[in-house]
Amino acid sequence: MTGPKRVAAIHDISGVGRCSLTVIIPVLSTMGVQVCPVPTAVLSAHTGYGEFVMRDLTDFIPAALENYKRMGTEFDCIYSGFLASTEQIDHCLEFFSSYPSALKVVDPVMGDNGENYKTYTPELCRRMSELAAVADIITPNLTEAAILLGERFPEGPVDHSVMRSWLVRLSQQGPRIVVITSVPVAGCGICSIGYDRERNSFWKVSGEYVPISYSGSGDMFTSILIGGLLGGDSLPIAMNRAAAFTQSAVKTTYSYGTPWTEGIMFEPLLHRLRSDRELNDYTNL
Ligand code: PXL
Repeated sequence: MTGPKRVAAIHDISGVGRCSLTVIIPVLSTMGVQVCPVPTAVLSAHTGYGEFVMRDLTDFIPAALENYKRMGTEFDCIYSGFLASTEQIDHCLEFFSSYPSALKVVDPVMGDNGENYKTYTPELCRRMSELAAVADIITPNLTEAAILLGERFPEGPVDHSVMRSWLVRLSQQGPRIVVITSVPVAGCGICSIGYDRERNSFWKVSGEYVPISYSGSGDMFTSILIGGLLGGDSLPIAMNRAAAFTQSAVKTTYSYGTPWTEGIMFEPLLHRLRSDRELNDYTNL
């Protein structure tokens, strides 16, 4: 396929509160990647607002997939995120198996800060681990990594050795590459940590702690990681790119004092994603 890389993004679209497709589309487009949205649900506002209206689009996903198969549409990457029902997991599994040569990325969106999102039932979380198992890359935050492993959410800083074992155990569930975000690693702030099973390599990118977690931050991180990898970045450089930009956007948002629900403010910074400055601010974990 010539031209920009093409990603099928299976996520919701929420009108208010930056997250999912309202973050993924601008970020990946700025990085020169074409996004083909496959909306899983339309929400007036994301679930963090407590009050929202939602239209479930479960039936739309298989219909869109059939359409793409009939047209012979190719994708370089299939990227799933927030899902509204267990049926949507089945539809994502079909999507992934229909495109065996595409890069399969699952952001197992289920919760944050040690708590599940409102619409995530125990059954939906269990099925999410089935989806994570068929991915090439998963990008859970620490809450989601704990859910996938059946571990308790660690309340304080965690040791390097514990995190290395979590990365390996998550990879043993299926994915070759595991990146865990928002990890308070002992002695080095809030980190993103990564593992590539084929190379048996562990990576860490450190960041500053900001005392608030904005919606859409995880979607931003994973989108930039994908954009970097599709553009030829190594894993640590893509992690560094994703962490550096997400950190700047978090600090920008924090400076305006907006509520976390409004989501990560990226509009003033988007142009920076086009720059190709050196990104080698990572270490081994
Ligand atoms: O970014 C996570 C996310 C995505 N989509 C919806 C959400 C959330 C988190 O609250 O509610 C609808």
